[in-house]
Amino acid sequence: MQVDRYRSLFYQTIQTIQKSNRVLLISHPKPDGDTAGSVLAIAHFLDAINAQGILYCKDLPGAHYEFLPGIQRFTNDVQRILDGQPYDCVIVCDAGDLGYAGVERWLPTLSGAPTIINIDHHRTNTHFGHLNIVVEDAAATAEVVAQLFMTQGITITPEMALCLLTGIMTDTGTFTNPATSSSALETAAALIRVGAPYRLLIQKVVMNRRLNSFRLLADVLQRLEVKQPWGLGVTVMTLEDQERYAVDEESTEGIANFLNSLSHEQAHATLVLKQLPGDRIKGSLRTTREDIDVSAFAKLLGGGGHKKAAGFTIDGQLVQEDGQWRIR
Ligand SMILES: [Mn+2]
Repeated sequence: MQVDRYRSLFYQTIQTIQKSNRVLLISHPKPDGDTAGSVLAIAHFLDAINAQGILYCKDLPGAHYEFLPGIQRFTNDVQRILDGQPYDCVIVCDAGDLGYAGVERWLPTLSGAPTIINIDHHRTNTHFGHLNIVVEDAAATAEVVAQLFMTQGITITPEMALCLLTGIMTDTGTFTNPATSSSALETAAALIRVGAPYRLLIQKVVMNRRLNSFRLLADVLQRLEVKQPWGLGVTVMTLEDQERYAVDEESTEGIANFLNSLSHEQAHATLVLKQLPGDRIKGSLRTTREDIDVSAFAKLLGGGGHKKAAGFTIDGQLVQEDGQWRIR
């Protein structure tokens, strides 16, 4: 990311946060390391300036992220948020719009007419905030938050650094996917320098697969086919798989990233179709090819995301007919 372009926006944002007494921090549903790490780093900063940070996420973070300091502070209790006391600002991290953030319905009813700060890196972001720090070429929202602090002379504590490095590592597939830029690596290095425990995070973020998630992966890989003429590597994950192996969201999401290591000479892009309850199907698209924008495809189906990683949810069932998987 080109930090210089955002300096005045960063300045205004830090001014707004520093003037606030009570701040609502929002992570998107089914939180990943980036949305949770970004929000938690800001929460630690609010602690340092004696402001009250209240953390909301529609889904509470899974056991995967229990190593993040402060993770237990997230609530999904909207009544607790809507307690009638005024908020000075609301900070939404890593969500392209308020619907995706899971707060569209009740956010406008908050008292205090809070300033909405939107920090994100999704190209499909709708700029829903009063202050919009939307950096499409950032590897992670956590990279943006780290730069926000660094350029404004805010001390990044080891706790904040841990949270932010987690966001960068999870969104870059631990520095392997095409979002991994020189600035993402520089930001990560700066976070390690101020105390982020890189080796611990490798254990917690990468080397943490459960036996059942390998078994699920084995079944899903058996079904992988490259569909021509599109050169699209497609596989499916049924509800039965998800029940049999009782794996969490994180493990099923990880499969799309794993498939992305398929040689781009054999497949232009990959797609994991995951059956959801209630006859819905979630598609996760990945590519490593420079000339392919999977977010354009996702958008056609009502979804969104990044050029190299995007997703959508559609109505339908995954059914097997004559050995072929189809959407019905
Ligand atoms: Mn992200």
